[in-house]
Amino acid sequence: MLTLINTNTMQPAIAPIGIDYIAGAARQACIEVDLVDLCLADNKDTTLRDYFSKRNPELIGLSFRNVDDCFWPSCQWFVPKLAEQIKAIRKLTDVPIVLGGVGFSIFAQQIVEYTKADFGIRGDGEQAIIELYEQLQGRRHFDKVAGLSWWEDDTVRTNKPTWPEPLSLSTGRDTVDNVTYFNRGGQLGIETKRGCGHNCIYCADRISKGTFVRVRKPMEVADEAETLLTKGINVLHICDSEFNVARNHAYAVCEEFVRRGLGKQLKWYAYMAVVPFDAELAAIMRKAGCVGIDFTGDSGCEVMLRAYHQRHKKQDLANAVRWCKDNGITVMIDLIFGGPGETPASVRESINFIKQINPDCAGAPLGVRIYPGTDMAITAAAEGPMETNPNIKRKYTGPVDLFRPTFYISHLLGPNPARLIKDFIAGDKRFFEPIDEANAALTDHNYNDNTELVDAIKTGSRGAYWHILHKLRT
Ligand code: B12
Repeated sequence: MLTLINTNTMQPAIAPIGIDYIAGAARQACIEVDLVDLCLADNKDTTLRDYFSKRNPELIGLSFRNVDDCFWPSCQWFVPKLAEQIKAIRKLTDVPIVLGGVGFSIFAQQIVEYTKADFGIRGDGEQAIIELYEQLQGRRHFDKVAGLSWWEDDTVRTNKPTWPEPLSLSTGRDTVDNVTYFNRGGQLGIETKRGCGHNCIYCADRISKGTFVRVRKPMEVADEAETLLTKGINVLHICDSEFNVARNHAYAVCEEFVRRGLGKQLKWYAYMAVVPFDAELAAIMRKAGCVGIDFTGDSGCEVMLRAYHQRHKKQDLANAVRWCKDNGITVMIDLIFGGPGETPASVRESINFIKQINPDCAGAPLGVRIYPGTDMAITAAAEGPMETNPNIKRKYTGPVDLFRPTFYISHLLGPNPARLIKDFIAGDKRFFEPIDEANAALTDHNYNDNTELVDAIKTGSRGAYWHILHKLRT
């Protein structure tokens, strides 16, 4: 038996979609699967104690979604808590423990070393966990398991992940209590593809999901949407890095949704790159049920768009907003402030441009989380020793360690960059402002234990969190 444990207890509650996909694959391989969902448990300690007093699986899989909250003002780091959880489980059972998850995959080897877990799997979990399970029953050839980290003597060895293709996932979604998650989280996830060929300077998706796109058959995606609909779940969030990369696959998924009439029954949201996008894609997305798009806009200043290695230009942003509005799709532009070379002038240009093109809302966080293995890490390292680099910001002491929340904020923005950005926004309600730490607001745009959102969902709000917050504030 394989026991999967969801360790992500952040609120609002996001369903661990990866666990549903892994459990579906394991069952198809005739492995019995149990789920212990700590997010839905009233008392985590007694839930674990009760469970392991009755069950003795062959392998325990812990899902670790968020390594930190990627939010400069809070800088919450969740790895120490994971290590504690593993210690607590070890007191209850000596069954081997394997870690996995999107956040885990960014730091796989380091997390196995830090937490002393027996194993970790970077990247897709479906096939790899079955291979690990079989190796544990058989010859223990761990070097044959894709993406696996494991201990040999006192060191951790790590295999390369394989990024399985073509991508085919189980559509049953019957391991996780998705109805409860829908009621508590206001939306449910679904994937149409994995991987991304774009190279945005800060993005870790290339590490956790691979550098090329692997698509699911549109019919399989639509089958899964129908499965969720039969459970009464009618608001979805696409969990691809960017729904429109590749554009023609996004179009084909929409066509299939339209063919089955799903657009009339479902509302869904997506993260999207600003290019490729066009009026035709916007129109079919709306027909297929899309009600909101959150674009990776990054900036409204050409110089900063190049600094972030974006493929789009200011004009593409303006077009994207227009095509969404023409089709009745609510539009959010996600910006980032403080990247390499950001100045007060580029901040002003960006904010003024966004005001002018008039999306429904715009995210305006401060600080770029620096992940190892990204171009952002290379750029920061090229500026000299990080410990003395005025652009490197962190809330821990000692040597700079990118494993811990470490951010890049251009020192050219002066001593209070959040205040500077807020001054340019000048109270415009369309923006989710950065937190001015000297003058912190009670509400924010962090989805980490966000009581404003939890309360709104309790009283019936549904949808993407930016959309719910936008409606609450305007
Ligand atoms: C969509 C999304 C959202 C949506 C979720 C919508 C929904 N209903 O699901 C929203 C907007 C709500 C959201 C919010 C947040 N998100 Co988010 N999100 C994503 C995104 C794009 C997809 C995640 C996803 O579901 N993937 C699909 C599933 C199937 O993949 P998976 O979870 O990785 O699972 C696979 C493997 O990891 C593995 N696996 C998973 N579990 C296990 C367990 C075992 C034992 C094994 C072996 C393997 C394994 O197998 C699975 C199948 O192959 C990712 C980036 C990305 N491209 O993945 C960021 C991402 C996960 N989010 C991130 C963050 C930081 C957050 C927030 C904390 C932001 C904030 N401060 O508000 C919140 C947290 C919310 C919460 N409650 O947890 C970061 C995490 C990075 C980190 N430092 O850890 C990511 C990676 C983005 C980034 N690069 O910064 N997010």
